[in-house]
Amino acid sequence: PCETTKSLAIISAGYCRGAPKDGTEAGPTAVLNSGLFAQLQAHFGAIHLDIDRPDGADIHKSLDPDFAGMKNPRAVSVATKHVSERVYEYSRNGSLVLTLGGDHSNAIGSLTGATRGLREKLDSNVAVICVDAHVSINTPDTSPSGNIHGMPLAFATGIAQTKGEGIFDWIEKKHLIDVKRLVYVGTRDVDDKEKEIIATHGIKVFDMDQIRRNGIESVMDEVMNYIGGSIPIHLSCDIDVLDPEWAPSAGHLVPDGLSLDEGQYIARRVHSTERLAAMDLVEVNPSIDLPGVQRTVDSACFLIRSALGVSYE
Ligand code: Z70
Ligand code: MN
Ligand code: MN
Repeated sequence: PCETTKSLAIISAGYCRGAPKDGTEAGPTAVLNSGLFAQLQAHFGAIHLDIDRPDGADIHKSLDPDFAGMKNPRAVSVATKHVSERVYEYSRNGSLVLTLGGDHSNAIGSLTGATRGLREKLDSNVAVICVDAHVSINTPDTSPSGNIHGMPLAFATGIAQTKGEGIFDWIEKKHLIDVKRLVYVGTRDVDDKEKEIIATHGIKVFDMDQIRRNGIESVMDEVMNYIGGSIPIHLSCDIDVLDPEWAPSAGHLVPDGLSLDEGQYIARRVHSTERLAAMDLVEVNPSIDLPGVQRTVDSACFLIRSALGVSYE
């Protein structure tokens, strides 16, 4: 087992060019300022908070034309490379790393950074539990939209290898997660071509139907069994995995999702392994459904506290 983590690093990754709608750039501030930062500080003591922004926002849209089926590819490449390098340094030094999006393309950075860092530090692969209504594993070739937030797992596994000058040319073998250590929970909106990718690579998926049939406890037993008992865990949470009742301020609402209790159960199970090494929380969009923003932010904070084992009064 990996050693217990002593310090927490938070990467504020409010980069939003991977999604069709703006707004997720305000996600990290909304989540941290709702009381979470103080609660995490009380629990962990000093926190490394990283809010630099070499985020590609300075790359004017006219200088970032579509490339091989991707929208805003240079901006997203710059932002994810930055996130990857920051997460890498903190992971290698033994911190638990929390990355707050931003859209799901930021997970290209956090997944590759944590994988590289943990390989160096522990000589271990990482298991990735991706909690999302989608599988977010389109390649630029299969993507129906060209939005890179639908592609993070394809780039982080190496299934997508599309590169150009300044476009994901920073991704090397040392960054890639092992597709056999990837498991999804809560999916319910998967593109046909994504289904083919999942089948071709034998990726493990526990969709909403299975959760409704067997219950979240039994599904999480199977998840834990599948990833095995010793390697560090990266929990990647797209807030749209929750039912829109619990997370209305997300860009792509899909009905019949997880209840907040089920989300909390997943997070607690991960916490109880004592092997959580990195977590993402992405796609909180405070410009969508303004009356529901606080509810969405509260749900996000609840999932984060549950995964990190933080209680507060
Ligand atoms: C679709 C695509 C997606 C989030 C939408 C949608 C993907 N599969 N992910 N909203 N969070 O465009 O690739
Ligand atoms: Mn999603
Ligand atoms: Mn997603």
